[in-house]
Amino acid sequence: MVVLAKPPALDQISLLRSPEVPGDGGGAAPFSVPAVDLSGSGAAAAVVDACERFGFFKVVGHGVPTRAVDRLEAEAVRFFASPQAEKDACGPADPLGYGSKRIGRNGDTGWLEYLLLAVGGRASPSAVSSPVLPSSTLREAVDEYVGAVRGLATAVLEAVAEGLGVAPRDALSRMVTDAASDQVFRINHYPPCPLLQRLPDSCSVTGFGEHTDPQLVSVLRSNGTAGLQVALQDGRWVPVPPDRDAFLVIVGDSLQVLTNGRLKSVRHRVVANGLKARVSMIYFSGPTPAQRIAPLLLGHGEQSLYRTFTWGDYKKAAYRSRLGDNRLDPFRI
Ligand code: GA4
Repeated sequence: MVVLAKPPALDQISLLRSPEVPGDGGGAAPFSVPAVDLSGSGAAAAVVDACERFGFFKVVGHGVPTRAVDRLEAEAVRFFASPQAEKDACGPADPLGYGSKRIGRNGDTGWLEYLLLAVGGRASPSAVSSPVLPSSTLREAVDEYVGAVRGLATAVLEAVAEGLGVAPRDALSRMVTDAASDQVFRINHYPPCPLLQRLPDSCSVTGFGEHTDPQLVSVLRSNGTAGLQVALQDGRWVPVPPDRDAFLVIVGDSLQVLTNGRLKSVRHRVVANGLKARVSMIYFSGPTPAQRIAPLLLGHGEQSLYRTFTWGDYKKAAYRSRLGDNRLDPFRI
């Protein structure tokens, strides 16, 4: 057995055996991220196909203004570069606010710092509602950005309904556009991790540990730094090359249940980078706490794979779980 001497700064952070990269001689076909042009014809079928086979896809032709994306990235970089005391004044994240290295309430850690924000409310569906942010320019940039990606999430959910033949077309999207829907927005900053050089090549450092997202869909955008990996259905972990101009849509547990397991929520994780900072922003579209999460459409003789629960029940259970747990297991029939 090889015993690793961990640098003290990594004491709390778990290490990963370096992921296998497909095409490295293992015989597996190289993986390329499915891409869907939401403005093109056939988008609904392509969205459903990607969500069934992989649980995620990249959106091109999304219509989100580059200006809103660049503005938020610049504000985020400025926030994370500000004095530690100013950032700490927005934390600790429990669950909302500024957090560093600790994720959730049950001992998960990662090589990152982040802002976790609640958005929405009757007055302004895409505005930050909590916590109070130190800079109004950051808050305005989040409001503008979230307004745009919320539209993208809505379009994706409409495409899913159309592709699956669920009527009406807004049966899924209206779950997340209600004024009381549970929308969360997260900005992650993964600083470079120079300590990686002191570890064997076969090891990497966890940025954000493997997990599935509990909501319906998540919309992720990152800067040009690599780190995100997803698990394919055959168990291989594959890197998702960063693309500053695209958005990645990730199926969450709730959408898996609403489609009775047809669309797959996908496990994903982030590994730390030795040289460059990674900044990602993720919008999580959840329903209202009272929303029943149960299959919308069952075929003739098809039974639900899950017992019925509300989003409020599921969220409560999620916050009692560890990041890597399979949170749907206890709800399976
Ligand atoms: C994973 C998806 C989102 O980032 C998140 C995370 C949340 C948190 O960071 O507070 C959780 C995690 C996420 C699922 C299990 C619990 C809750 C951390 C954790 C260990 C904001 C979310 O909604 O669920």
